[in-house]
Amino acid sequence: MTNDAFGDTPFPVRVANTIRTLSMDAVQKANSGHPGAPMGMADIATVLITRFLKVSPDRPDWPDRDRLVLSAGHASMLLYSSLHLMGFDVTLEDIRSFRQWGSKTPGHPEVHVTPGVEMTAGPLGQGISTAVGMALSERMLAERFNRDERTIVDHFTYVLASDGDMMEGVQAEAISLAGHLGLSKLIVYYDANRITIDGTTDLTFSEDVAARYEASGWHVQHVDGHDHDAIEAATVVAREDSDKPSLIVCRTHIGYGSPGKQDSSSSHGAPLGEDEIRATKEKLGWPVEPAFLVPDDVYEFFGSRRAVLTRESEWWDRKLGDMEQEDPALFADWQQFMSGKIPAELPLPTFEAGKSIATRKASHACILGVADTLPFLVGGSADLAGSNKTDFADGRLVSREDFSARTIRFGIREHAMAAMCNGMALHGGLRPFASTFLVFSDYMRPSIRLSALMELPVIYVFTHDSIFVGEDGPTHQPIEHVAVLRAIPNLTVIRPGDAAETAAAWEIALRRKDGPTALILTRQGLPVLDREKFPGACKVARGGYVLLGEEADPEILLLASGSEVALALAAGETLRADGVRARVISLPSLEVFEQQPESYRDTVLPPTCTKRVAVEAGLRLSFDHYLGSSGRHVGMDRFGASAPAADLAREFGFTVENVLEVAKAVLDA
Ligand SMILES: Cc1ncc(C[n+]2csc(CCOP(=O)(O)OP(=O)(O)O)c2C)c(N)n1
Ligand SMILES: [Mg+2]
Repeated sequence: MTNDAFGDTPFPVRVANTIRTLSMDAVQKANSGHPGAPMGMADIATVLITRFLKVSPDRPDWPDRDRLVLSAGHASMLLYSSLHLMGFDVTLEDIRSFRQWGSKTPGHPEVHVTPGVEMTAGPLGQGISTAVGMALSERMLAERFNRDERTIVDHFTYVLASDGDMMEGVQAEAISLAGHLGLSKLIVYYDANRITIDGTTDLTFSEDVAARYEASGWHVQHVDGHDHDAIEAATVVAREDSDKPSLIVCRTHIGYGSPGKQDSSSSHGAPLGEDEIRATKEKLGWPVEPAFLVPDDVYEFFGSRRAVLTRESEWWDRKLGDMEQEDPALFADWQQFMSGKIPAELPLPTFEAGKSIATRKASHACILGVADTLPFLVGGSADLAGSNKTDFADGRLVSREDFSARTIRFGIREHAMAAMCNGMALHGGLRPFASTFLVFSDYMRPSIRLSALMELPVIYVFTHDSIFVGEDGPTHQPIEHVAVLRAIPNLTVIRPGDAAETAAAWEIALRRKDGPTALILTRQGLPVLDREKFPGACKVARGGYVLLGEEADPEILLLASGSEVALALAAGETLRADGVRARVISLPSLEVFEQQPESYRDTVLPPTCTKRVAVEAGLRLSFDHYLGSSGRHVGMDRFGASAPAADLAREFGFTVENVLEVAKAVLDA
């Protein structure tokens, strides 16, 4: 439609009103969704996409693009409208299909579904925390690849966050670390509309958010979130601040422009309704018909902006070309970091049979072993570095003074650690791992779930994996955690049975591209199996394999993972010495095993052999499928207790005698 239809509304306001009206029309058509926040944040988005955001719709994966994270994922229509205007492959037809099966415009933004969407967001607090990881990656890569002659990594991470984001705990962890590290290229716009689903924030939220951020080392500004010039001026200041992340508190009005629903939670999560849409468009000076209207000059503006941005990305390519010419070694490194390629041979350690080695210790040897070959591998622990054994050998730590290091100290912030690792994986260029005690995986589960949903190859190193942590007692003894992690789709859980299986597990984790891996490791030493006597640990690549008792017609199957493999083996050897055709199966990864062809699974677990015992110091849940109604489980169905590990083993039945007794009962049944 030509410009006459919009009266004397200034151009930038027309852009904002385009976002507002596209958002309310799409929600109306879908008969579901969230119009209020997009209408309230439209002015902030307009300033960002017309004046600042460095992205190229022609090249959504441009490595040096600014990252725009919509932390308030429910405001997805704000993002889709903006992407459409900028010229990403999000058409008006896609917007008309908002929230429909197979559309490019799902209810909440999803990273691999829509070009230009940087992350899957919706669980409040995750977006802003993930963005901290993106901003950290930017600094770490800048330190590695920028030179006086040329700057290859130089972009901002912009976040749009809501009241809900500011209330969530994970956000508090993440912004604390962002302030500590001085991630100055992180800019958060806080959509302070003082409304949430249940009403006004007066009901629940009276803290001084700005003061909290200031106290955490952030630079804080306040603006009228509908005043374009004020938003622009604050953004300029935020971009110039060189040692602090920035919060711009934007006082906004949810449902801006709606005569009946502005400033009301009724605009949060339901269509405005035809009458209210009519009234809103009239108030905004917008033609009531047709719906999904974009003024011609808005398209024209973004057409030229797109050309400018395309040129900017080509200019960046030329800088990269200069790097290739002038510093081929650095260019080769750049390519290695960006591809994250894992070579065919990995220098993983081998271990001497018969020794007792904790799998967390074996895991450390793996990290140290591949460190030089995989310089893009970075990570750290949530204040348990010495216990998790995940530090790189150089002893250097990532800090606001030194972003060239590889070991990250996350502090006691498990949830933010996982969200930040997601951000680093999304950013590209670095391969992150996160570590803590397995029992605290609960503290990071929402972010692990998002790693899996976003198909990010984050590696989780969980140590102290069972009651055998001993004296620390039930608070520190995971029982249900392995089963719970196994329940997350697309998360590969590997609980290796000895040091050699640990190296094989790391290899699987490193080679995984399309999802996270959780390595479940012991605190205590485990015997390194003699691989001359037993099959090679490379069989971990099949998820499960026969350790002992290869004959085709076993009488009983003993299944085990992790620290219980040696126990099952001892029981199996005793049974065999008694003439029972017992088979012992190491099952480090149920997910990997389930991906094997049925023929392989059937040779490992012959369907005809229904006499089965599983030994794992955790819940029976994940083994039900293998045990059927006749099988038995030697495991944990209650919380543990504070005592030395040997006493716990005796009390809870993790002894050869008990496993034999259970096996005999199964055989006799
Ligand atoms: C972790 C989490 N808890 C609950 C929700 C459900 N939810 C969606 S939006 C929202 C709060 C809305 O308030 P605000 O963040 O201020 O957004 P606004 O209403 O201003 O758009 C809630 C509780 C969620 N998305 N994520
Ligand atoms: Mg709000």
